[in-house]
Amino acid sequence: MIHLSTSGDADGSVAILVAGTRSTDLGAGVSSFLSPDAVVIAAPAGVYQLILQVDALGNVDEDDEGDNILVAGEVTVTPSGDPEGDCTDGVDDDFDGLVDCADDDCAGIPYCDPDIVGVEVTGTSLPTVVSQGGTVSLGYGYANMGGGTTTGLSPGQPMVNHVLLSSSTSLLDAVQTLRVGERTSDIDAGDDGFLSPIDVTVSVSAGTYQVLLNVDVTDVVDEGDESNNVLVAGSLTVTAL
Ligand SMILES: [Ca+2]
Ligand SMILES: [Ca+2]
Ligand SMILES: [Ca+2]
Ligand SMILES: [Ca+2]
Repeated sequence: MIHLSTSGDADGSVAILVAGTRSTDLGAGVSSFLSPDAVVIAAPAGVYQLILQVDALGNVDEDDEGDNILVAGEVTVTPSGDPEGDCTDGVDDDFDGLVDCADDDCAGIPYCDPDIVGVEVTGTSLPTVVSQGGTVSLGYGYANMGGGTTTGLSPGQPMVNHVLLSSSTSLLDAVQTLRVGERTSDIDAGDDGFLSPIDVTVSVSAGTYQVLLNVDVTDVVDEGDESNNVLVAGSLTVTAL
């Protein structure tokens, strides 16, 4: 096999350029050569050793097994200069060492923006019943489902989230904000956050309400999808005293 290697041995192989086989015995003192063939270099930009490794599978029982690697030269791979192309495939398409959203080529596409969504409202088993003026224990969780990290969240510029009671599944019919929470540090792609339950007092009149979790209420996070920020988490029935 001919490898590109970072270390000068097969352990540092980043790409196998040629994999040849010999299926007949080789007499003592006999040499064999394979003619050149064009190969595609698919490796991140960098400087590599070009190594020839013979009997890579160890099928030949030899006097000296320690001399089967020949370092044949050095190869410098430069970035292709092409754009990343597919920013969602988990592959470094242009071989610059940066995959998908980590590659500047992908900046600005919605997939590479953060996307905050509500995950759950916890601490009480919803649907549930509470009497007027009673308390429910409420926590909540959210996640960044986008391909990019949020930017600029801090104690001075937090992401604000609300847990609300609404007479419908719409924020427009909200009648009480039960809990206000803040996230004061940035959220990596794929990360989440949870607030533990605390007791809150339900002050609305008797009736059945939807429990809504609205994330990034003040829209400080520029998201790939701003339309999925309200989670209908369950319902709450409030009974008259
Ligand atoms: Ca890619
Ligand atoms: Ca890339
Ligand atoms: Ca969102
Ligand atoms: Ca937003």
